[in-house]
Amino acid sequence: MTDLEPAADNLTTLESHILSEETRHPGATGAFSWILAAMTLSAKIIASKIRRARIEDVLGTLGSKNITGDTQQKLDVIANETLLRALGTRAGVAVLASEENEQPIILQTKVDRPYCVLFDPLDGSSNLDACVSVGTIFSILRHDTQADPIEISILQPGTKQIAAGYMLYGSSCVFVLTTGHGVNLFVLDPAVGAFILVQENLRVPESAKSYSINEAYRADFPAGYQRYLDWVHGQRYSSRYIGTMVADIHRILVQGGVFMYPPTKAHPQGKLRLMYEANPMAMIVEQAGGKAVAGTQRILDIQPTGLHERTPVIMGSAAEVDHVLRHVKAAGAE
Ligand code: AHM
Ligand code: MG
Repeated sequence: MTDLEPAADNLTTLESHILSEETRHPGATGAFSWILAAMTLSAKIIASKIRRARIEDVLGTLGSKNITGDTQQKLDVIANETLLRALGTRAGVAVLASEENEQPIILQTKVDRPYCVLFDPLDGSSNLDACVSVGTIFSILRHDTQADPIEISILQPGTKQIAAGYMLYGSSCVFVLTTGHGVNLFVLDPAVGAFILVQENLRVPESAKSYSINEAYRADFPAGYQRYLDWVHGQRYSSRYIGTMVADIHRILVQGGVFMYPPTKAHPQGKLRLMYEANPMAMIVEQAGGKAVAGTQRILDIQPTGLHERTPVIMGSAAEVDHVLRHVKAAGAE
């Protein structure tokens, strides 16, 4: 180790980690760091609101639905407003798009605002009343200054993401981030209010006998998924389904397995949103060495046509995704 290299047991916050990454890019303006600072601030505020939700009487539904027909929880709106307020003040953000808002918010069209930030403010929010983990998912794209209308700037395939991450509000509050060079895991130390790096270059196990799907919809799934379920029941696998995508994928990143949300009769294109959920989680899973596909196509290759479009999702350990695909393809050929 030279004098300049950090020791393995050094304490590093998320902010200092990003600053040190930025020194590797001589042309960096710092705009990206400011966006991540907004995300960590939002995470701390949302985590604290969730912890106090029962006391402050902000659990439960609002009685309204969002643009894609989901019942809005009070905390969906609080989390959304927190992110909009934290990100809306950052130079470096051109466009914001939220799962909770029908239209993207255009902040600037100038070249000095080079990023678009997309987010699902509170994934799994219907679990909140039961004190089950929920999360925030985000995706960062470079703003296309030539896009006309400007909204088109957001409709880029997942391969174009500059960064993606999620915050999971569970038994601890974690922040998982990729900027395209592996996946890093930070944990909030509530005593000092900082996200501390706890694992660099997180790798999803190559295989693990665990699958995650809402099996109650089995009769509605395409034949390939039913075929996979028949197969997996004979293989001594465990079934684990939290019903919060970000929590199910986090478990798989750490312990391995496969997560699926196939097309159903209620959601013929799948339930999960491509831009706010599938793309950022797919980038993270791939960066951790796993696979993420939408039936037969790689999720990150999908060319989006609408901001709120949905996609089927199969993602996790490479070998486990392959098992699902084997059955999906075999059913297609039958
Ligand atoms: P949300 O963004 O409105 O919370 O919906 C997405 C959630 C995912 O977190 C989870 O995987 C899925 O919906 C669960 O759906 P279901 O209850 O149909 O299994
Ligand atoms: Mg969601």
